[in-house]
Amino acid sequence: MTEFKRAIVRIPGPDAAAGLTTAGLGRPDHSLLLSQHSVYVETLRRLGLEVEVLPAASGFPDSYFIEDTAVVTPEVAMIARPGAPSRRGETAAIEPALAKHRPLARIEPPGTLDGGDVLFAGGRFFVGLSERTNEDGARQLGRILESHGYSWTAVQVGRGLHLKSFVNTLGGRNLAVTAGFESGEIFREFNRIVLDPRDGYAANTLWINGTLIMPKGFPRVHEKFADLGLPIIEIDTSEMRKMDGGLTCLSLRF
Ligand code: CIR
Repeated sequence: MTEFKRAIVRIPGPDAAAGLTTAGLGRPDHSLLLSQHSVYVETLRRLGLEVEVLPAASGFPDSYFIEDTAVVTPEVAMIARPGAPSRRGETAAIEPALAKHRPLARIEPPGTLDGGDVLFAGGRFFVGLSERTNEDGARQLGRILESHGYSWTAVQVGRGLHLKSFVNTLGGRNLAVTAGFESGEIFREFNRIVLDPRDGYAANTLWINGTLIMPKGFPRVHEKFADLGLPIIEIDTSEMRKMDGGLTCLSLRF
């Protein structure tokens, strides 16, 4: 899983402001949300990915945070079972798109799992136990991963949304982490780039084939990431942020 060739995204629906949020940043402006989303899609294309754009899914205001609906490896697409009941119906609409590319496996009740809790870094998987992903869901995913030769580790997320709200790969052994993950055993083998607490949102930076896509407006983080010597692209995600979303959430990459 070193190079991504494809991504699947979904257009934000007109009801996007009705999605789940704790941000307290106000309602997203729909036309700005759409234009920020299209910049994201164009950026992935510019980086060489073939991007499939799915239509808005009516009745599912969070469905453009499509990362949460599945976990894809070169061998299999594991259909998630979102922890938020309002998002559970989103998975039916992702299955046909993924079935064109991979055999499917499914997380079954009582397991819950959001793709935002699943991080692939340093050749292995880390699965966040969070408000959205429970132990049963993590174990089910882990068993499927093990059957394909992967190892995985469960990580307590504590307060906050998903593991990838706090920890993301910057390629190789480099991780962006928020202060809560600065020390501790689980990520000890990684070079952890610890973000200032004011910059926590930028921990959700997206590595695409050696380029970092980071949210606009975090100069301290940009400076730290620049030391890695990778190209950096900044994207404005102000409207997704109002709905607790960031860069990784907006696509499934494989
Ligand atoms: C939610 O609360 O489910 C959405 N409003 C945001 C999901 C963000 N997804 C992600 O971080 N992978």
